[in-house]
Amino acid sequence: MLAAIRNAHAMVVLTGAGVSKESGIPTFRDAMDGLWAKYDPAELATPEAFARDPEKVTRWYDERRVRCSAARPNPGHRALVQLQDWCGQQGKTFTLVTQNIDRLHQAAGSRDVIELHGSVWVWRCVECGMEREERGPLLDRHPPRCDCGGFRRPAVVWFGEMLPERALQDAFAAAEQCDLFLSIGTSGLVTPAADLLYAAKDNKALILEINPEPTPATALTDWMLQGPAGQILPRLLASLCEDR
Ligand code: BJW
Ligand code: ZN
Repeated sequence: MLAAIRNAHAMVVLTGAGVSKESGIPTFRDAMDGLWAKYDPAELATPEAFARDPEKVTRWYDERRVRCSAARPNPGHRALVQLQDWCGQQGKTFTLVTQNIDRLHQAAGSRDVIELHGSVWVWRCVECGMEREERGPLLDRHPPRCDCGGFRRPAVVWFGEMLPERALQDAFAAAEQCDLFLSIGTSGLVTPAADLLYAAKDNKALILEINPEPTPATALTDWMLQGPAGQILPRLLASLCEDR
């Protein structure tokens, strides 16, 4: 496996919520704690839920935003920065594609991250489209209002919504051209993000998965490193950077 990484020319890494779990951010399918325990996240992450109850949905995202501001990148995020640096030194192409909305990859120092599902930090007016970043404490009104009077919502991608076109195109272009694909901390249940692995596989890329649990993609992988990303990735990088 180390040889495959060393021999790769173009690497794509797809990350999911599992990578941020060790930073204290619950995965999407983890039961939400406290106030939110009685809600199904899949029922809140839809345009229909926002139309029905904009206060509940925006408060949920706002609380998640504030929780993210207390979170710090973990050793898994940092190892992916090292991997990007190492690829650069070795003349390899490296593309990091994330489904996460927390920007912890960027906080760790990853560059040119492709965000497929948007960001919890950016809020967009549903009337005029104006976007603004929110970094402070909880907003004082849910849903927050734009200067134009319109409701503002988090600039994330909900079920049934299109992904940002440019991000999607760039991610598929990279997956179609890569020879090594790493799927890390994602259940692989949500499309079109999950299809990236198949696009890579169609191009005969080798597939490496890192996850404590098997996923539907595991059967297709060349290697499965079973365990938390925050432990596996630093070890992998240490082995990679050792003298051969
Ligand atoms: C660890 C770990 C550790 C734990 N280390 N690992 C039928 C009807 C309507 C639509 C569809 C349909 N069938 C399919 C669709 C399409 C739909 C979809 O995929 N649905 C499926 C659920 C079936 N997709 C869409 O709607 C997308 N849009 C689209 O397709 O547009 C075209 C279209 C329009 C209309 C109709 C049809 C098509 C949009 C998808 C947007 C997803 N958005 C969310 C919410 C973002 C904002 C928010 O966070 O609230 O994105 S959903 C949620 O899932 C979030 C995540 O990014 C995404 C992926 O989840 P992820 O990251 O894999 O997390 P988990 O929790 O699932 O898994 C965590 C993993 O980590 C697990 O495997 C653990 O084992 C592991 N783990 N600890 C490493 N320490
Ligand atoms: Zn507006």
